This record gives sequence, C-alpha cells and structure tokens, in this order.
Amino acid sequence: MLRRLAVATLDANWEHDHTVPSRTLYPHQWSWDSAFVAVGLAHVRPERAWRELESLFRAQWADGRVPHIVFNPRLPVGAYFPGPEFWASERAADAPAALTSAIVQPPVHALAAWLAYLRVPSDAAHAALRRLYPRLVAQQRYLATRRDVGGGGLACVVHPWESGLDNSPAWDKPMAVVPADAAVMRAYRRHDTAHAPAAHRPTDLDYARYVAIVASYRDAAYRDDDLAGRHPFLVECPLFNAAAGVAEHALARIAPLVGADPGPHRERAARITDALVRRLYDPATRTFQPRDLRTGRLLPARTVLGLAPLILPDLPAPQVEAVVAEARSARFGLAARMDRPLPSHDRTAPDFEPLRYWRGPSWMNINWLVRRGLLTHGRADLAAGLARSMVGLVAGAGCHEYFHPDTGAGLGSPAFGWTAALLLDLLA
Ligand code: 9WN
Repeated sequence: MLRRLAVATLDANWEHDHTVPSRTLYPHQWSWDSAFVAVGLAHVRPERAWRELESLFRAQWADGRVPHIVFNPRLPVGAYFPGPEFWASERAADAPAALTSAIVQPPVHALAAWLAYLRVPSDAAHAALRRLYPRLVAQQRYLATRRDVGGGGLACVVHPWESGLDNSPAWDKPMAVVPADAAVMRAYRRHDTAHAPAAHRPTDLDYARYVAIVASYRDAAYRDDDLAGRHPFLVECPLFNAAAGVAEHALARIAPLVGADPGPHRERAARITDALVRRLYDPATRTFQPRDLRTGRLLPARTVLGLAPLILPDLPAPQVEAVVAEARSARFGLAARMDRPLPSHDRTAPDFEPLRYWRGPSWMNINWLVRRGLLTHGRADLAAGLARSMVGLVAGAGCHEYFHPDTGAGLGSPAFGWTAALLLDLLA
C-alpha cells in the first residue's frame, strides 16, 4: 500500500528524463533531489535511476560544478522564482548550453550512483557508471579546488541554497550581515508562497538576502577567484563536506569497476574527514558546527547539520560517540523507540519553529542520511528506531515534503519526490 503510494508519486513526478521534486513548488530538476530520487528509483525503475543522474550531469558546467537547478525550457517564465532569466548563467564562461542556476548543492550523487549500482548491477548500470565516473570526479575536483576558500581542505558554500537547508538557523548570523531590505521583494513575484503557507516558508527578508547573494555572484560572472575578498556569504557546512567525503568513499568503490585507481579517492576521503574534525568539530559543544569564513568563527546554532558527519565511515570513535550523544539528547530525541524522526533544529532552542521549513520540521532526506550513519557505525538498534519512525511518518501523512516534528502532520508539497524515493529504500 505504502510502496504503491511511493511508486505512484515518483511516476507522477517523472518528466521525460528526470523527476521534479514537486509538480507545484519545484517543477524543474534539482541536484540533490535527483540523487535521492535515484536511490529510490533503483528499487523499482532502475533504468530511470540512471537517466535521472545522467540528465543532471549533462548540465554540468565546464569547470565541474553541477548546478542546483536544471530548468525545463518548456515551462513558462514564472513557473519558479528565481528562474533562468534571473540567474543569467550564460554570463559565465563555463556555463553549459542548458538553462541552469549557477550554484551547487551537497554532492550526494556518487553515493547515489554507487547504491543504484549495488541494487541492480546490470550491464546497463555498469555502462552508466562508466559515463558518470569522470563527471563525478570533476564535480569533486571543482569543490576541492575552487571552493576551498578557507584553504583548510573543506569546500565552502556561497549561498544558503547550496547547503540544501536554506533557512536553517545555522545561517542566521552570516545572513544577518548580508545587506538587503525585504521591500526589494516587491519587485519580484515569489512562486513558493502561492503554493505553501507563508508561515511555513522563508521570510521576504530571507528572500531579499538570497537574491542579493546571487546578484553579487552573478556580477562577478559566477567566478570563484577572490571569493574571500568580495562575496557576502561564505561558510563551511558539516553536511556539505560530509557528503563530499562520502562521495570519495563511493568513488573508491566505483573506480575499480571502471578501470580507475581507487587510491587517490581513499586519500582524499581521509583528508576530508580529517579537515572536518579539525575545522568543524567543537570540543566544547561536542558536535559539528559550520564555520563562517567571514569571521573565522564557528556558528553557534545546534542544528541537524551537525549530525551529518556520522555518514563518514572513517569518522574517529570520539566524534562518533559525541554525535550519537547529541542525536540522543533532548535536542533531537533519537532512540531505539521514538515517535517522530529527528527535527531539523534543536527542539529546546528558543528559535525552534515546528512549521517553518528547515527551522524545526522533520525531513526524510536528512533522517535517511543519519540512519545510514548509524548503520555504518554499528548502531543498528538506533537505526531501526529511526527507520520505524520515518515509515510511520509517511504512513500517517503521505509523501509530504516535510512534517510537523511533534504531530507528524504533512507540510509543504504533498507529493514530494525524495520522500517517496527514500521511503522505497527504507521499505526494501
Ligand atoms: C531552493 C527542491 C529544493 C531542495 C532544497 C529545499 C528547497 C529551493 C526552494 O527545494 O529549496 O533551492 O525554492 O526553496 O530547501 O533542499 O533541494 O526540493
């Protein structure tokens, strides 16, 4: 029954060579959504899993960046804000022919490709892996070189949208100093608030700042040189970098299958884990915190981003223990028997907002990543408790985009791609 709902959701969101996250809110192709969707498609429509990933990577830029949105040119102007006319990515020398945004999202694609291959290791899957491998390597190279703005071995994100957790309280401090005025938004038409209650979405002031950060990057033709000297938002995110580390681990598994050397991937994976612990682990709070490169300081909010390094198989034991303790604390409520999955923000914080997007609600993709981390580190009891709560959530509310962390009520889009896909993976 549940499985049928998930497959029907994915089928309804399928659009010639990719899956839209939502027909209403997000009618184009999103980068990390496609990776999560491919993980689910591999269980039911393996051929589509590869088309999903390959269509995304066809829009990869010459410099290796994988855009966070690939726009469907058949949709009318105004189908989503900000659309291709706002991004004007053709101003960049490295942009592809496709209409795309110019920023990235967490690189969970190599992991998705590896899991899809493990699920159905057919000749077609092998051929797709061969085609994808050099593109996945280029994606990692872009992040490791052009985006190592801090020089410490981590990639920095230049926009909250790149983190995937757009309005997380993690970004409140660096966002507060981005010059912008909510009135700017009168010049634009927001598309999201026509499809979801404004109280569940980022504010107009958030959007004014999102727009200002894109404008700054766009004015420099989306170049990455001298970002430290001119760009208004520069942070090192634990989830983003944990994804980059896991990507190197996945590439180390893929490499021998495509005739490449896994050694360099293993070395890079070890360097990323080491840099994460060195730069983003805070011994005082015993969790991972993002670093604001404009101040050099760790950001104080204790969000679910801090738990993400658990997905790294080589995370040292003290950090594994610390992250599991943080997840089990009253802030997140992980337990072998738990009613609801982890919220996106510390439940005990005064700025916890159970309805507003990434400021409290529970999301399937983040919980899925934490569950993988628990399994990786031998915490099957906790992983099972988390998985049961995730399945229960969707059984109660449907394939929503996000969920009220206490009542489990569905929020955002009601037929959301990655919720359906990751549910299929949990049910397998
Ligand atoms: C901006 C598509 C995307 C997800 C992000 C989520 C949301 C977009 C938006 O939707 O972001 O990229 O318009 O709010 O925050 O994680 O990839 O599902």
